[in-house]
Amino acid sequence: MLSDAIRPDFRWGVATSAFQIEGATRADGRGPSIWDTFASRPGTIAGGDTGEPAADHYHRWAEDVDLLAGLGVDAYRFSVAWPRIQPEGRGRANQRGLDFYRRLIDRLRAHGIEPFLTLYHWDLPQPLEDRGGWRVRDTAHRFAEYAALVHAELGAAVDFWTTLNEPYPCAIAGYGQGRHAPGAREGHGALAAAHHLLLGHGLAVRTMRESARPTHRFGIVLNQSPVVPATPADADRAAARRQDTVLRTQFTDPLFAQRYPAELERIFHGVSDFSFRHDGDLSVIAQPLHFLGVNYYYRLHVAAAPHAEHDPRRRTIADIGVETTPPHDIPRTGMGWPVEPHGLTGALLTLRHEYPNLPPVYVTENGCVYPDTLGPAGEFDDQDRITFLHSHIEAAVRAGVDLRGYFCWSLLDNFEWAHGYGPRFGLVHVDYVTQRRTPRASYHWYRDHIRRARSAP
Ligand code: NCW
Repeated sequence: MLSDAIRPDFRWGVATSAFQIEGATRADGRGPSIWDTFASRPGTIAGGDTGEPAADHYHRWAEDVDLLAGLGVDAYRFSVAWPRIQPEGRGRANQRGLDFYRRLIDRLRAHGIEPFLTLYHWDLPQPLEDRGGWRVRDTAHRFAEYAALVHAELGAAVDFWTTLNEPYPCAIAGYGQGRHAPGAREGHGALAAAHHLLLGHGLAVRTMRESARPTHRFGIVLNQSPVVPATPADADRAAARRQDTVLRTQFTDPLFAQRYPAELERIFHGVSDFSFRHDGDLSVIAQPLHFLGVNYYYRLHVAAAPHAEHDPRRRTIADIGVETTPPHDIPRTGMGWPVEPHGLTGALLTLRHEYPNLPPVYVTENGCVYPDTLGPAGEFDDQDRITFLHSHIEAAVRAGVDLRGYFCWSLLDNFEWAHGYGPRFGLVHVDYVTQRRTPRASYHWYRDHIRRARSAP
């Protein structure tokens, strides 16, 4: 029985993020974030969608906590919008912004739901981007200041503190590929962003730890996509190694082994001189952590590809001579992502083997998009999501690592970044016109799954 492998303190949860659900982008003194600016530029987001109205969670948070309570989760992972707390990205806290999260947390606690607070899920205050954003070192210090501020205000009510969600897309999709905010296509700038995100994480943990309570737990969330060569040919294997370095070990090596992979400098020779790395940074980045959050969606099948740009100084980070080629015989989700639950087992095992210091792990995101199927009474009958979640939960537990919890992405349909409101990840359907919430079959399945897991002998 898989339940034998689950610890008694295992936490079942769901996850969301501020920009994706809150809407109300100008309410109560919130300042603009890089995602507001990016989404206002024509051609950046499918359908011209923006952060309004999202799921209007800023006004419907109480109803949403009731949905969490109905689901019976132990924990709820959400993020704080930095521009609600510091509209300018620095200085005193905006009290009305803090009050919103305090109300949310109090209501979660009243229902016995553990808040897992993420400090940064990609919504950098625009004024900081105007000064260079994550390309510049100062942003790491601003982040630590913001973290200390939120920690001081909400530390009495929150034990689980996550610094960053997925620094890889922040740095690479945001500053390298132009697919995410702020929409830059740079080589050196994207590598600098990755480093400053990690530095910001380390500085934030160090600062929060100075005034932490004994119950406080600090961690970071990384996306993990095991990279598989399309064929055993040397060129494809080398391409897979390059992809894995940029995607994974660029982050995990500094965090858990206090080093950068040497391969990173080889890949970007001529693109960056890595002058943003200063003596002592690695010891700040490699703060001991209480937990690692792993977001898993899919494995990446890659083959070698010719470089689009031969002059390395003009190459962006997007061009590492790799192309993605998922095999045709693997089923895909509505995002086109291959469904390979064993990839989650593999991702967890690889981390455990490579890093003896790896802290306990939570799967902090896992979920899927499928076109909605309606049942006979017009209900959202998402059997394919149920199959997806069930198989991935089993795969996570099967890894046998020190796994402390599983969070499904997501409670609600939401703004899926550059894809806009098209892809729906929610256990709960959101009608974006009426804002009506309708639980899908997967919501009821997950509720029953949690109950069964708790009552298993
Ligand atoms: S796009 C993405 N997501 C989705 C998003 O809604 C959520 O906010 C994120 O935390 C669902 O979960 C995460 N992640 C980007 C994964 C990037 C994988 C990159 C591989 C490309 C080489």
